[in-house]
Amino acid sequence: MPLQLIPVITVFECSPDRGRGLARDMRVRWALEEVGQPYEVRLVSFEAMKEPPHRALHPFGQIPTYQEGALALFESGAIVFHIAERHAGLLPEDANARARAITWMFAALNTVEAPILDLQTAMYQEGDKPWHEQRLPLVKDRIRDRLGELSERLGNAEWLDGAFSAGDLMIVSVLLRVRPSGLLDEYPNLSAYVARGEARPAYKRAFDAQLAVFMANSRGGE
Ligand code: GTB
Repeated sequence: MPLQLIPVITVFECSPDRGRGLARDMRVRWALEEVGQPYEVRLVSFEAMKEPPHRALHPFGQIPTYQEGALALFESGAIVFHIAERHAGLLPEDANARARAITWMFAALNTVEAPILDLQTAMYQEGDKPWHEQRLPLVKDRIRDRLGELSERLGNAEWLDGAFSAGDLMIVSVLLRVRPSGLLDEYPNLSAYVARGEARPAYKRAFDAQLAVFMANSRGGE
């Protein structure tokens, strides 16, 4: 019988999102919970992230990383894809449906997350720039364009392409990052879609686990 390897992922020792599940370890935790794969976490401080031992795992000095025996991965999308490929439950058996689910994973990272990250940059790193007030509406409108298109495609469906897949997991994870801005609320079907993701037992287990790390390492969550 093959030895069962328990994967180890790295996560923020004290997440700047204060346990709201917005850091990128959340999507990896969620995928592991969906497929029923137990895992361990290793907490990393901002300082340790930039030190050579962590950079050997992650060239950009970030979280999450994923180790499984001799295999070391970085990039949340690649990690979720690896989990989805190795376990049943996140990618359809049918080859074409599988390819479409993988397409949604790429769409989440390349097409939907990109303008959302622009907004985070605009809000947290460019707030003091003289052009900030002029740029912000443009950045928000680019997000609205993407959300509108996604909303149109989803329509009244439960998930993007049949059964829940790694594609939905990634799209929901990305949409959660824009929700604090209020923009998601402008698209009721997308809000409901995200809520369906959050209602999944695997999501809840993953969320509770990352919150527990924050509470334990933030002097009572202050
Ligand atoms: N493309 C990579 C991936 O998908 O894995 C991006 C990884 C990444 O950006 N990791 C972030 C990190 O390590 C954590 S998730 N940052 C530390 C650094 O770069 O020095 C990003 C994040 C941070 C904070 C919040 N928040 O407070 O809400 C949300 C998301």
